[in-house]
Amino acid sequence: MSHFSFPSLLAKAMGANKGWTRQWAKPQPKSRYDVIIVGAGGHGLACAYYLAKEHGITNVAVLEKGWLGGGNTARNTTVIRSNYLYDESARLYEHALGLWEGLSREINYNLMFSQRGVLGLAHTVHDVQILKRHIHANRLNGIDSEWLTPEQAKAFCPPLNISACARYPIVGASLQRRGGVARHDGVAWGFARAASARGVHIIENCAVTAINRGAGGEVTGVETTRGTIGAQKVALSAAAGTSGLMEMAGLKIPIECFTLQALVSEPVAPVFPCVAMSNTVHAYISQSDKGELVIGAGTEQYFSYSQRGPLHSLEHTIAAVCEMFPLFTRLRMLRNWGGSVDVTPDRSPILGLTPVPGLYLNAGWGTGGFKATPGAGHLLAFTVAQNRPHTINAPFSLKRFQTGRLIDEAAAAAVAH
Ligand code: FAD
Ligand code: PYC
Repeated sequence: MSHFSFPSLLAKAMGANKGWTRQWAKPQPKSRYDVIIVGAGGHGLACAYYLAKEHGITNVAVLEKGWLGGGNTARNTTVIRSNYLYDESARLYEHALGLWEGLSREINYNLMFSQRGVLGLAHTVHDVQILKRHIHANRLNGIDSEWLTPEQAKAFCPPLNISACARYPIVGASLQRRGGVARHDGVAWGFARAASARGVHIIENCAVTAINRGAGGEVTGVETTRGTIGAQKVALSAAAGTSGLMEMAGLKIPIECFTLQALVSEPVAPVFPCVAMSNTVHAYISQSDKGELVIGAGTEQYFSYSQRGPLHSLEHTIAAVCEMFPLFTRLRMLRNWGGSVDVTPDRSPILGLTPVPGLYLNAGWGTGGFKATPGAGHLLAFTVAQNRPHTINAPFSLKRFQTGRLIDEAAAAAVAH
C-alpha cells in the first residue's frame, strides 16, 4: 500500500497547515449554546466571527443543513459595490465595503478582493437619467461614483463595443472605482476559520427542523436532524430557507424566492479589466482570476427554491454579452448554475429583531447580498449581542412592512433583477 493517502497528498499539495487552506475544527454539537446561528453562508459565518471578536460571545454554534458555504455564497457572481440610491442603503452597503477593504488582512485569508471598478452601462435616455440620479445620490452620501462618456467607458473597458450601429448603443456609463469582486467561497472559508479559531462551533449536515419556544414564547433552542440543541438566542441567516424557518416560529414574512442563474466561459488570458453591468440588455460580466468570464442573467419570472434554471434565459444573456462585447462571440461556455434568491417587496433586506424574544432575522438579500457579507454579519452580531439594532440596520426592520416605510431599491441591482 502506498505510504500517502490521496487526501493527505491533496492536503500537502494545497499547503495544509500553512494557514490559508480550508481548515477549521469539526466539533460535535453541545446540548446548549448562548447563540445559535442557522445557516453557514457568508453572512452566518461572519456573524459568528464578529460575535466572538467584537462582543466576546464564543459559546456559539453555526448550524448548516448542507456544507459550509454551499448556498448562495458559493453561487454568486461576486460583484461588490455600494452605489445604492437611498441613504439607508448607501450607509448599509458602504459599511460593508469599508469592512471588505481591510478584511483579507484582518482574518489573514486571501479573499482576492479586487477593486477593479464596476461600470453601469446606459443604452437609453432613461438609463442615463436613472444612473445619473444614482451618481448624484451616491456623491451626496460620500460614495465614489462618476459619469463616463462612451469613449471614457471604452478606455476603462477596452472590449466594450461603443459603435453607434450596435443594437443597443452605449450612450454613457456610471463607474464606482472602489467596486469590484472577491473570491466567494474564500469568504466563507476565511470567516469559518477565523470564527472557529475563536471557539465557535460550525456544524455541517445539521438541518434545523423546528424552533423551540418556552412558556413565555421566548426562544429556547432548535430541533435539528442531529437532535435538540438549546440556546438563549437564535439568529436566522438562511437565505432561501428563511420563510420555512420563520413559519416554524409561527411567523410569516414577506419573502418570495426566485432562481437566479450564472455561467462561466472557458478560461482565457486576462482580457476584461473590470465589472460591466447592463440593466437594459440584462447581462453583466467580469473575469475571474482563473481566467473564466463570469456572466450573470436576470431572475427567472416564477417562484422557485430550485438551484437550477432553464437554458433559454442564459441564451438571452449570452446574446446580450456578445452584442456589447463582440470579442467574446467565439468563446465557449464552461459551466452554468443557479441559486434560489430570497426577495422582499422593496428589494431591501430584513436585518433585526423579530416579535419572538430571542429570535433574530437576517434575510431578503435577494440578488445582492454577497457584497454585504461582512457588513451583514457585523450588524447581525451587534443586534444579537445588544438585543437591539445598530443604527445602520434599524431602518431594515421587519416592521417596515407594517408601517409602510419601505426602502425601495428596485433599481439597485444594476441588472434586471
Ligand atoms: P447562503 O450562502 O445561501 O447561506 C444560507 C445557508 O443557510 C445555506 O448554506 C443553507 O444551506 C442554510 N440553510 C437553509 N435552511 C437551513 C436550515 N433549515 N437548517 C440549517 N441550514 C439551513 N450578490 C452580490 O452582492 N453580488 C453578486 O454579484 C451576486 N450574484 C449572484 C448571482 C447568483 C447566480 C446568485 C444565486 C446570487 C447572487 N448574489 C449576488 C446574491 C448573494 O449570493 C446572496 O445574497 C448571498 O450570498 C447571501 O448570503 P447568505 O450567507 O445569506 O446565504
Ligand atoms: O448586486 O451587484 C449586484 C449583483 C450583480 C449580480 C447580481 N447581483
